[in-house]
Amino acid sequence: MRLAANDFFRCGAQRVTVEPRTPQSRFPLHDHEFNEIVIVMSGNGWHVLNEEPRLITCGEILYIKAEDRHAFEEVHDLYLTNVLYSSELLSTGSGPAGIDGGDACQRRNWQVDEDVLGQVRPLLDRLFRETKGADPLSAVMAESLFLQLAVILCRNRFAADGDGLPGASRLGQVLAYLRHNCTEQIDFDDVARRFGYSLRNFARVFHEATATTPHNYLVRLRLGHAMRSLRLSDNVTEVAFASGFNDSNYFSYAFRKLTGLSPSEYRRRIQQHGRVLSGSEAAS
Ligand code: RM4
Ligand code: NI
Repeated sequence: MRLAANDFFRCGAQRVTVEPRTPQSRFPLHDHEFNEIVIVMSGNGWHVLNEEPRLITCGEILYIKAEDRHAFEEVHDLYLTNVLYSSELLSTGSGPAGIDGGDACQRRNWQVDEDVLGQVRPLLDRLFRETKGADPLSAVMAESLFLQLAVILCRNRFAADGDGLPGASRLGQVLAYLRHNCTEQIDFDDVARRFGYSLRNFARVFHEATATTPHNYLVRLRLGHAMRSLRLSDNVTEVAFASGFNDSNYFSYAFRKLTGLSPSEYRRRIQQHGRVLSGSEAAS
């Protein structure tokens, strides 16, 4: 399925528009005639990007190129803002390299912290309003707000699963830490302390931002790791351990609960059909 520019942009000359999703519902695999910047405000969900499923949550920024194929599945109160734009606006020719999200390794997902989300929210509101105006000045204003947005994101984002995380005690960094270390043994008392939260406060702040608990988040990160690994290995027990589970029965139970399949059925199915999570087949 390919989404047509005509269905979202008011006229051929409009080069940026905003589609808030409050919430984003399940959405089948698709590509586009335009690019997207997806800014996740809260909640959680599975984002399948070019065959790879990843759990996404608050503060994540996804740079989706027109030709990327992606889908949203298993969403829980996933609030996001979709900024659709024509590639002329941020093409590496006219803008500084990397402003459109791609770096040398073609990274598509980044993370910002709550302060940055706080700066971005009013900008998105203004951008949204300007994209509704039909006059030429609104179009110029919308494009200039969009460029500001792109610069703010570019300046403040950090790699969601990379090394060298900033040390400040913020939830965005906790999420990034968990993503980066999800296959290790994690002690949440330790994590809360390390990032400067009391245990009670940690659970509350975490739930407000992600609509899930730290434990469930971690289990799903591990399942995401396992789903990606099962494309390469048929040793279920090995995959379970390598993904951070220390009990392969629990792994199979949690895996089936998420996907409706046992790990080996899942592996067979992606090999045969290239399907990723249950439901991806809804796409054409
Ligand atoms: C959908 C979903 C898609 C996006 C379209 C415009 O709800 O967010 O990713 O391409 O909207
Ligand atoms: Ni899309």
